[in-house]
Amino acid sequence: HRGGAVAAVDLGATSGRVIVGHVDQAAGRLDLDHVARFPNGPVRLASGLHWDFTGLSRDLARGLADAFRREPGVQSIGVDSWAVDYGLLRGDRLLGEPFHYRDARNDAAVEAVHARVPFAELYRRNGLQFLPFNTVYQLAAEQASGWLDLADSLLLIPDLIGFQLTGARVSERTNASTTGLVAVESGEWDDDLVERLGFAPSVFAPLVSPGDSLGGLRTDVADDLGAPAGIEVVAVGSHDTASAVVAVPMQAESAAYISCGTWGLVGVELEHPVTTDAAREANFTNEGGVDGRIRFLHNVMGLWLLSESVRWWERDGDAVDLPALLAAASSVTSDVAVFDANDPRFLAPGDLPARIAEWCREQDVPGPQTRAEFARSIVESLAEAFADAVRTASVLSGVDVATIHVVGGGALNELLCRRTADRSGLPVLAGPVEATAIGNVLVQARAQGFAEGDLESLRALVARAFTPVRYEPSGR
Ligand code: LRH
Repeated sequence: HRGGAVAAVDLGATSGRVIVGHVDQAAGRLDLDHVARFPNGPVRLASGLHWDFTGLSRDLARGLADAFRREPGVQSIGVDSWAVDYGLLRGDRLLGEPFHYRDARNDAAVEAVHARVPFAELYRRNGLQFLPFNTVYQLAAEQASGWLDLADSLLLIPDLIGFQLTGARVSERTNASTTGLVAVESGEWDDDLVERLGFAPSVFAPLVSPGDSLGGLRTDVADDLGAPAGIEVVAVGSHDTASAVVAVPMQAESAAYISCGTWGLVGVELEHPVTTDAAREANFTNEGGVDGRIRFLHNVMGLWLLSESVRWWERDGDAVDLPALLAAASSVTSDVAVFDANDPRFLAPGDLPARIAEWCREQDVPGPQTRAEFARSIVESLAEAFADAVRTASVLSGVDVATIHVVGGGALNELLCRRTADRSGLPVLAGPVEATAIGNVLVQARAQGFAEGDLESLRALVARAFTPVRYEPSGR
């Protein structure tokens, strides 16, 4: 048998990383070399909230150059990121920094879209939960501002990076499924829907599947990066959540997962979508997974509630020590408010503690006072929303959930894992923390031929290489 190495670029809403993964399936080897980590976040420009895509491109190029210096045997590159956001291009030229999904421009656009295609019909066609920032609404806003007419192509963030690296314009399926313009049944662009909304079908690039090659690096790019000869870019589950779900070491027929970072994506993996009225009313989504699986899940606000509160507290220049804050939160003995973590008022950047306090006032429950109480209230509210989403996923899908897997950064948050176990009454298995990068690496390794088999075989390797931490429900 032979193993090999690949480079994973994983871009999250608060940080990006370049990781080299070494895989030798026959020997049970799967390890990660963390090559680069760089901050990411919104930038407020006169036109609204954007991403610093130019800065991200520079940082990930440096990271890839470091990766090739450290591991000249790297055979391919795979890119994943958060979903829904995209760049508009005219020819090869990017029409400005991509918008951040938390920008406020979508409200009017939602109404315009639903006036043309009522939400119930949209849901039947695309299977997506309502989120005001789904690409379909963002595009209606671009259309209203005249920018969409200027563009001749649209590429989601990972595809845009793939285009910069190789020159290939493609749209990877798992991420394309979050646009709202891919038919949930066929997995193809829904041209009828696209035309009814007044968009030009020609701006959407041909769909490719995880494992497909985008081709080799452009020669100027390969020179800049000092890349080894013959390296190619491989489509992975380019939606970060799709890659994370690949690396959940679960038995999918009896488990739920929570991919917990900025968002908490809570659900189950299915073979077929569920687009019933009940699923629509519960606002559950059917996103495309790797190997044609369905990610039936609900977006819960996630650790954003904590990170944005901390950012707010740090405005005065005093750094907040997160481990100390969580330790203090664990020691809170009084009952704290459990608020609705899914309330859309928590979506926008800014003073989150004030909005939590406002929610509590409106509901006539005593609000948290100290920062430790705020942190505890956030963790309890997330744990409750997670437990609730697991119950709903189980009822709607028929999956009899016996364990909950928590992957991503949230797996490091002991209090959150423990309280999720307590509030759901189910054991929580935490880890791996870097599930997204691992899923990215494994799909590349399979494309390169040094891993093989279905997702169950890949998950068996994850389970062997990363032992999860187990939290039993305490009955409290
Ligand atoms: C998580 C995530 C999530 C999307 C959101 C925009 O990073 O990709 O799955 O809903 O970002």
